Formats: sequence, structure tokens, C-alpha cells
Amino acid sequence: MHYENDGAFMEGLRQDYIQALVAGSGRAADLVVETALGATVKPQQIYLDLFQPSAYAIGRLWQANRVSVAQEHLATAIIERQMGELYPYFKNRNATRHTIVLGCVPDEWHRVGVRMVSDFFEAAGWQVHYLGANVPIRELVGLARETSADMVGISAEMLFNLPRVGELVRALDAVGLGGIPVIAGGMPFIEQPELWSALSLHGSAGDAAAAVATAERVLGDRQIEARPEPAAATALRTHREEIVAMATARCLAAGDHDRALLNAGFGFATRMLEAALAVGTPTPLGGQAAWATERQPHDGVAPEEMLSHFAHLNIVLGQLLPPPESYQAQAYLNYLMDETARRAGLPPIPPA
Ligand code: B12
Repeated sequence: MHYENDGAFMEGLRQDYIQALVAGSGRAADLVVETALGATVKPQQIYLDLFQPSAYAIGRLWQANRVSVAQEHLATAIIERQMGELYPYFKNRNATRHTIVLGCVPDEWHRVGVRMVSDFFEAAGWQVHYLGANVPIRELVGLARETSADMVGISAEMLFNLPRVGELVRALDAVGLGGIPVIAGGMPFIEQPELWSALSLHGSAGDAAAAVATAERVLGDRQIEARPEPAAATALRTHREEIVAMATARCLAAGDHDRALLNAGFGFATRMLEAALAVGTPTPLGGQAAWATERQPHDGVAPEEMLSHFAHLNIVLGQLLPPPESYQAQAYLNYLMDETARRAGLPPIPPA
């Protein structure tokens, strides 16, 4: 976004703000926000150009093991507290234009983004029902029905949560609410802005201002049919527990020792694979490989180890999934392995 105060001034504020967050100083962070407001920076811009990029910066620092989980939690708590304080600027007592239900899919704990989106909708005159993190699908559907919602906005920050977005669309359809348009946001939709169509959504947006613009455009759209989930994603989910158990057992037999770490790692990897299969393209796994090759070594897993674990997983997929779903899942895993090797600077994986 570009406002009159952008440029060097905002950049300076961002640096001060990130420093305040890293130091865990709510007081210093307040001074930055007060300076911005004093310079007539709009609260909307404080959300998008101060809070959002600073939260991303904290995430990058954690990924590189330069701030702790406690520092990240503190930073998020400061941002959420300040959003609450700025909320009166967004409040609209005559919000009656349209109604939207907003929240995160189950097991999605990143709620700051969708809360920002909620405040922007409110300022734009919508009636907003903001449900926060980790909302059961049936509750989203139930509230959409009760409030006669004109739209549902759903957030999935973690790639592995994408299948739940598709599940929401199908759940609305199943109870005759398929006419309610669904829009989505979160990191996967920023990295791949075209993802929404693979999930039978009406649109997506990379920030709160774009979310409102997308919603207003979408309102006039025709109904989009909820397509069934691709069979390979369903098969992987159905067999996940067996796959994780068998892959873990293979690694333990081959000399690995940490059962809990293997279980968690295979749980994560299979959910990522499922998400990519659900949207019908392996490309989101590239970003995941980039993230994992930087972060995982800090958690005690080197890229070479990851690749050897993936090789076991590949065999298990062939054993437990029926063809052709097994071939597709293995092809996606091969893509993830190639990307992991490439990002880690290791030689390419020979075909199995
Ligand atoms: C704070 C934080 C957490 C907190 C969240 C607390 C809370 N109250 O929300 C907690 C501690 C819970 C957490 C947990 C985890 N996190 Co975290 N987290 C973050 C962090 C640092 C900031 C998130 C944030 O507030 N962003 C700021 C908001 C404003 O931005 P936004 O979410 O993108 O929202 C905008 C747009 O996306 C869009 N949008 C969002 N929602 C919607 C909805 C609609 C309908 C529309 C249209 C648009 C839209 O508009 C928003 C506003 O402009 C991010 C870093 C990052 N890049 O985001 C990591 C990050 C997302 N987390 C990460 C990880 C790995 C995890 C964990 C797996 C860690 C772990 N080992 O447990 C768990 C997963 C939990 C789960 N199942 O959800 C990674 C993900 C990496 C990856 N590629 O997978 C990141 C990127 C950090 C990193 N760089 O490594 N995390």
C-alpha cells in the first residue's frame, strides 16, 4: 500500500518496531505506534506496513534460530494488544452492508492475519463475525447459516491446512449453502495467488485491504461448484497413521533412535504432501523445502537425514497406497526430495 508517509519514514519505523518486538518491549513498541499516529499515518497502514511485515520479520528470525519461541510469542502478544487498542479506528456502528463469517480452519493457530482482515471488513461497513484460530468446520458452517452470511472468509497459514479449506467448501455445499462464496488467505495463497481456484474458492488475497476488494468483486460472481477432493489426497489422509508408523519403523530398523522425532517429522511431511495433492500441484512443496532446509537443522535434522527419511517414506507410499494414487503421491514426494536436495546444495536424487 502507498500512503503519503511511505518511504524512508515508514522504513525507519519498521526497524524501530522490529527492534522493540525482539526486545519484547511493549513500551518501545507503543512509542513507535504513537509516533506513526502523530505523523498521521492511518491505522490501516500501521496494520499493513508495520505490524504485518514486522511479524514476518520475527518469523524469519525464528526460522534462522536468532530469536526464541518466547520472543516470538511476546512479539505476537504485543501486536495483538496494539490491534485491540487501534480497533476503535475500525469500528463501524452502522455495519449493515453485508455479513461475513471469518476464522481459521481447524488446527490453524495463526489468527493475527484473519483478525486484521476482520477489522478491515468492519471499517468497510460489513457486519463481521470473527471466530479466531482453530474453528471446527461444522461451527463455521453453522454460523454462516445462522447469520445468513453473504460470504465466508477462511485463513490457512500452514500449507498442511489447505485440505481443510476444500473441506469447508464441500461442507457448505453438502448442507445447501454452496451459494455462499468462500474466499481465503494465508501464506500458501500469497506464495501461489492462483491456488484458490483448485479449491473451488471464489478468490483469495494477500493482505487485508486486498481481501475487502476481492470480496466486493466476488459478491456478484456466479456460483462455483464444489469439486470432490482429488483421490490421492483422500487416500493419503486415510492411510496416514499406517504410513507414519511404517516409515518410522523402517527408520528405527535402519539405525535411527528418536521415535518421537520421526513420528512428528513423518506426520508433518505426509500432511504437506496431502495438501499439495489436494490442490493438484507439487509446487507449494518447493517453498516448504526451502523453509525446512533452513529451519530443520536447528531442530536437529540435517538435510541428508531428511532425504534418507523421505526415501523410506517413498517405499512405504508404494506399499500402502493403491495405484494410481501411490504413483501420484510418490511423484510429489520425488519433487519434494529434489527440491530439498537442490536447496541444500546436495547432488540430485537418482530415480528409484
Ligand atoms: C506468530 C506466529 C505463530 C504463533 C501464532 C499466534 C497467533 N496468535 O496468531 C504460533 C506460536 C501459534 C505459531 C505456531 C506455529 N508456527 Co508460526 N508463525 C508466526 C509468525 C511469526 C507471525 C504470523 C503473523 O502474525 N503474521 C502477520 C499477519 C498479519 O500476516 P498474515 O497471517 O500473512 O495475514 C495477512 C494475509 O495473509 C491475508 N490473510 C490472512 N488470513 C486471511 C483470510 C482471508 C479470508 C483473506 C482474504 C486474507 C487473509 O491478510 C492478512 C492481513 O493483511 C509467522 C511468520 C509469517 N511469515 O507469517 C510464523 C510462521 C507462519 N510459523 C511457522 C511455523 C513453522 C509454525 C509452527 C509449525 C511451529 C511449530 N513447530 O509448532 C506452528 C504451527 C501452528 C499451527 N498448526 O497453526 C512458519 C511456517 C513456515 C512454513 N513454510 O511452513 C512461519 C512462516 C515462521 C517461519 N518463517 O518459519 N506461529
